[in-house]
Amino acid sequence: MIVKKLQDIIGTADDVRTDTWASRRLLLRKDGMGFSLHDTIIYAGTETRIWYKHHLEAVYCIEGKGEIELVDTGEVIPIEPGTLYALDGHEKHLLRAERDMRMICVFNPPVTGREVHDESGVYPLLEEVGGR
Ligand code: 9YT
Repeated sequence: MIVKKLQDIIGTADDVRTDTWASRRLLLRKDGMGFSLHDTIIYAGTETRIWYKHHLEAVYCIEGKGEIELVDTGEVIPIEPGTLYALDGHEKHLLRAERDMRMICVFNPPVTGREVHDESGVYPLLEEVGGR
């Protein structure tokens, strides 16, 4: 059985940060569960362009306020605690936070731990290096 605590991840290599979010990666590919599980903060006042071309992602908001805009249709969906969205069609999207949003994210296939979005908002499919 695997047991981890958020406090043990904060500040380590599994706490991945960009200008718009911090992703505390609780379960990664190396944990062998078949998915990864992240506790993510999307910073207030930011917009992030995202396209999970290679992954399916489910996101469950537990704190904060914001919205997701689907790039292809222009549809805007408000996000508040209790909102789940699942990108089952690899939808390109813009994620905006009005207040810091805390999101629980699940990825299939699991991320290895190092991914951040590239210039198109894509997470590459990384090969694991050094056992990660
Ligand atoms: C909700 C979302 O897509 N945030 C961007 C970061 C990503 N979820 C991650 O790597 O945890």
